[in-house]
Amino acid sequence: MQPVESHTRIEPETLKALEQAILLPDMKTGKRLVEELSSRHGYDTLIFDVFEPLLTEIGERLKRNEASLAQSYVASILFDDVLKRFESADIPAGREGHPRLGPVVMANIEDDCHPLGRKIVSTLLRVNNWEVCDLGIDVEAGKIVDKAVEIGARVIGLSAMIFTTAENIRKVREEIDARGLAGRVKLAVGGAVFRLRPDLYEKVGADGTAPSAFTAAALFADLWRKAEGSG
Ligand code: B12
Repeated sequence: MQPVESHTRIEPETLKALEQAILLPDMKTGKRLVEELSSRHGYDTLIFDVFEPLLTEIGERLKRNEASLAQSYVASILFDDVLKRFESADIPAGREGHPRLGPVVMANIEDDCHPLGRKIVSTLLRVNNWEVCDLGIDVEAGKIVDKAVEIGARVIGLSAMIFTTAENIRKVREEIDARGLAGRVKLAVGGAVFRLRPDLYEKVGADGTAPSAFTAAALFADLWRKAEGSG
């Protein structure tokens, strides 16, 4: 099996050892390596340069039947642990001197249980001064739109990893239209399927997509501006 490529200054043997710990699985070693890497390189390196490419690579291996869902699950548990620590340790409550933005709603669409990408997007939005109401995984359309109305959100961000779950985004579009909110509430979407097929966002009735958490804040700002009544 080819090792996962990384463009970081992290030693290849450490990356290889982490990968092995995930594939075996050996959680104790995995957690120890995560601990070591985070104290030497920081959580952002661990998130964006180690775990994101690692999970993408595991996804490719899944397609080729060279990795199992159990291995994906082990990798996601370790990754989730890193995100929890990142949230509690490193996150400033927005940038001082900059206006607060939002509020916005984030969720994984109905039937989708891949939380990691959504959590990273929510976290980076918060770092960029957005007030985010994160509803979690597998959230039904009605509940998402109810929350947007309740808090006055002009952008809803939805995460979907699978083609079948991306289809459920249409239900949110329908709910927005049925309540006469079209134009006032904009729909941002993202996740593995949209990275694979960027044109899919329009087909499921969304207003925009972004391929990563780094580009999400610009998308939210653009959609917020375009929402009626934002002036
Ligand atoms: C981990 C994983 C799992 C874990 C999830 C557990 C957990 N706690 O995370 C488990 C094992 C449970 C799982 C289950 C399944 N999975 Co899965 N899984 C993955 C895997 C390997 C990684 C996903 C991940 O976390 N990536 C890391 C994050 C950081 O990346 P990301 O989510 O893409 O997020 C980034 C961007 O997309 C963007 N983004 C994300 N959301 C949003 C939202 C907005 C608004 C914006 C602007 C941007 C944005 O920003 C993020 C950060 O930069 C992917 C492979 C892949 N290529 O993604 C398969 C993958 C998504 N899974 C897949 C499948 C098929 C399944 C199952 C159906 C398998 C099965 N037969 O049961 C189930 C379905 C479960 C469900 N109902 O949701 C397929 C989907 C194929 C498809 N396109 O239709 C993939 C692509 C694997 C593959 N190649 O076959 N999975």
